[in-house]
Amino acid sequence: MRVVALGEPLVQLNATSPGPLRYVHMFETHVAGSELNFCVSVVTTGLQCSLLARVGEDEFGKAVIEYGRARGVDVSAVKVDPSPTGVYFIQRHFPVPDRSEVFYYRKDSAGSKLSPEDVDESLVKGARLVHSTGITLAISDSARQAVERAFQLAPRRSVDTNIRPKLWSPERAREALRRVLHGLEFLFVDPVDARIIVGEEDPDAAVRRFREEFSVETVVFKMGERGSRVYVDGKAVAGPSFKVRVEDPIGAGDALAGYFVGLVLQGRSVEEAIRYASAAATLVVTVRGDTEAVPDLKEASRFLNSQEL
Ligand code: KDG
Repeated sequence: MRVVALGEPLVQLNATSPGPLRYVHMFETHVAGSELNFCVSVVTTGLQCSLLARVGEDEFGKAVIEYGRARGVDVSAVKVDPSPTGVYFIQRHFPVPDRSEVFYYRKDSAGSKLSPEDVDESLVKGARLVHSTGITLAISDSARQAVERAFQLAPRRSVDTNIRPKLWSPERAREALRRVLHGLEFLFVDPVDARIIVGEEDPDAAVRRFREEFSVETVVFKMGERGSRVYVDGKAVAGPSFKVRVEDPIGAGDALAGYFVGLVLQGRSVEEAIRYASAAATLVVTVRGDTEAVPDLKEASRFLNSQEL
């Protein structure tokens, strides 16, 4: 069974010390980008995942391809573009402790050149599910059209809203996301994005709107340190939260989505899938980098057992 994701892989330059970037002297590189992160988690649960993307003809593009391949993601359809691979910096624990802030250097990047012609028709038609996020809808018109094209062809679809205020206005985000929500198998959303898209931030009220207006099947409502709630088949299942030391929270949402989708598609119950997905998301925040601490299933079990003692 294969999942396909469309989006921009990036190189992340993560501050090795907390505080304002103007006084940070050292950065370490990681490969990231929401949909690549999602793929890593899907693959870690045991499914195949192909990434549709463009990277630059440069060292960072090579880093993306090699890292994706090393983690088991199918990068054979990733195209090389003359523009540079996008990068972003992460400032940690400032001005809000336990939070990170991103600074993008990605305008006109290779990833933003993703276009409908990159949508491999047979790959997408043959996939069990096609996934993308609000980030890909935001980065360029051609990338948004690529998502729309892939969603026309895909048998089933999944979206993580991931509205990044530095990339576009709430009005544009609302309009673009509302065009791709119809009939989704999975929707991942948080209260801030739900307010932008359907005008409600209360989980029950927002989910009612996503159901009534867009016939979304499964909604995973992400509430950060308060855990999550999965709405499916007329019930709401609570996802746990675990208290850990936060190094960098970025990437947690992608691990939650990829792990959850991977396990549900392999027939695990929603209760089990959200527990494991929450474990994966929690471990991700304990280190720098979005995917290095995505646990395999045994490691996730060990983490969950340690929390039950
Ligand atoms: O979800 C994590 C991503 O936000 C991060 O890897 C960078 O893809 C990214 C983005 O566009 O913000």
